Amino acid sequence: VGMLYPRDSESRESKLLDGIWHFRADMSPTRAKGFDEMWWSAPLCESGPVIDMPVPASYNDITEDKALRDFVGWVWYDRQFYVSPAWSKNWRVVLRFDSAHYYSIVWVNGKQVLEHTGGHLPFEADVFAALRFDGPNRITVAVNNTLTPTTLPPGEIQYENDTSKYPEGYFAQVLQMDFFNYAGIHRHVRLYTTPRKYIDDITILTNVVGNKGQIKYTVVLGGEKTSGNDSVQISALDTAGRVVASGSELNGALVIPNPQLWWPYGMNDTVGYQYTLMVNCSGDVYRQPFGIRTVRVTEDQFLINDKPFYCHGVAKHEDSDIRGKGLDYALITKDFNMLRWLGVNCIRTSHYPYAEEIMSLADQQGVAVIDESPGVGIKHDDNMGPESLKHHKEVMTEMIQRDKNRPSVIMWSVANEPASKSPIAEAYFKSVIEHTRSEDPASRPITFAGSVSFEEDTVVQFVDVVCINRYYGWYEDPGHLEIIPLQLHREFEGFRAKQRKPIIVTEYGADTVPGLHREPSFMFTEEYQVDLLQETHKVFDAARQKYLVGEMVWNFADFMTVEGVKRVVGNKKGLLTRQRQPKRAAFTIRDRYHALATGQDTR
Ligand code: E9O
Repeated sequence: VGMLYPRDSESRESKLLDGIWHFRADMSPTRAKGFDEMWWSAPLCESGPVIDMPVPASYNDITEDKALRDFVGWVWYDRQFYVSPAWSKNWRVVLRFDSAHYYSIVWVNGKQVLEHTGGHLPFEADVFAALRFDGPNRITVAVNNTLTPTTLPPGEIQYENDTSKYPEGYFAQVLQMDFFNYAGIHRHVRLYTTPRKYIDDITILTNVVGNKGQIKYTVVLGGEKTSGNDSVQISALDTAGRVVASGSELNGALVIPNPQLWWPYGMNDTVGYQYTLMVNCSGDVYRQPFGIRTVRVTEDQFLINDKPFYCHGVAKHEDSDIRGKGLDYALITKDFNMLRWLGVNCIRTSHYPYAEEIMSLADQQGVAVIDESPGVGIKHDDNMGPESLKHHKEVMTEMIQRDKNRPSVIMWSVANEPASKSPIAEAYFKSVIEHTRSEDPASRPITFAGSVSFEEDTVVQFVDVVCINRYYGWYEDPGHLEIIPLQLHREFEGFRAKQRKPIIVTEYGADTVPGLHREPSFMFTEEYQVDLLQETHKVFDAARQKYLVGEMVWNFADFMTVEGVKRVVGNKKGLLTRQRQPKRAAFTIRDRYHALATGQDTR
């Protein structure tokens, strides 16, 4: 089934259910009171005390209650809404969650309509039959954020039974990733209509041959099978709305002469150019943006439109004060402004698929994306069993289904820093990567961001680009920047000797407390971050003449983590503070990236 982004058209209307909902965390010892008492069967406020909760947002930082900030288990949301009687005539009415973390069950008017596992991807269902058009409707959502060895990301619940040391019922959620496990309804919730017979899915593949853009498209219809032929009208429009090619089949090919190609920032005067495929089929109209570009990897290059692409970028997070991982238009627009200010041409969606609105900004602004799955912290053998494997594959399928038409997505990352040094990991990732390859109709390159040395790694053999996260002078030999040239160069050469594939450094960096200064530099000062980056850049500059095709700082901005002895209210490796103000290193990166982007680089 398709997962097209909801777009209004002549045949489609939508209604956002964002706003203030009622909310209640199930703090009962079993966390199962809500199910025992069937909290979905009546307004939540009748079950007991409720509080106001914004949607979209993480619930963790909204109140002053530590028990809610650190809550593990089921939370419940509900609200009322109305639908126009006009929607009762010959429509489908689809209820779509752009994401909720982690496991969700949804009821409309007490009837279960949706269930979904996984925190960062959309899910939807036709809820027409559950709706009333002549009075109030109630939507109830139960969301559980518990991470277990088979969720993605995996985690573990640790019980402590010694009641001389721990209070009765004590348990802790152990995380295997370095970011706060924000939870709740993180993105839009909406209803949208389509005709009963509707456009379910569109796949667009592009190629460039000589001065022609070649488009192959597939349209899949859903719903009632009417007799007779469907009327099909397909047109490709440029940004001015002019028809540049057209067709009349569900599966077809189009040719656009002298196309305007999609380029990332810095590679062309025009960046992020997108056409629109307008599909008009038996009364349903959908406009799908697409970009014409090619992506290809050789032994030592990453080519976009057959030109060498050097990624100068950052890894990010969906993370900010108060809203946690909740979608916020002001925040994401500011982030893209800061990406441009820094001169970034590529981001990695570490460590999970980001909101579709973020992906659309990347498409439009010519920011290339390494689209990463939530496969972060796959550390233990019981994270790589058959159940994990099955779920990981489903997640890759959902991600590709959502993002397959996006020109910004130049590569898939199936995981971050897995324990990629055992035969179990080898078999597991072989299978995940093969599955990913078979699912992407556009055959994008595939990678994972690895932290295991070339001497021990068993998985890099399956990828197209070697992506490595390295912390010389930070986690390794802390304070010793003089080891960077030797050790980083040694890793590069080691991987190259095993695999003739291009390399991207997908993470390097240093925790930096803004305002802390010392000369000569000292760990955690703004000067140390600058020194570490600059020492590393020397190695990059030698290698990028050869096989290095990208460098990405960890991280764009400071972000929240779980409490721990290595973290001072979060991870401080940001170039920017969590409020998106620059540290000293941001200027270093800005100078470097703008020079790289404009070719003014003389290093
Ligand atoms: C993943 C990212 O989510 N990479 C981590 C980042 C960090 O700042 C984290 O936020 O900690 C670094 C992984 C370090 C691996 C190297 C270990 C070396 C041990 C001596």
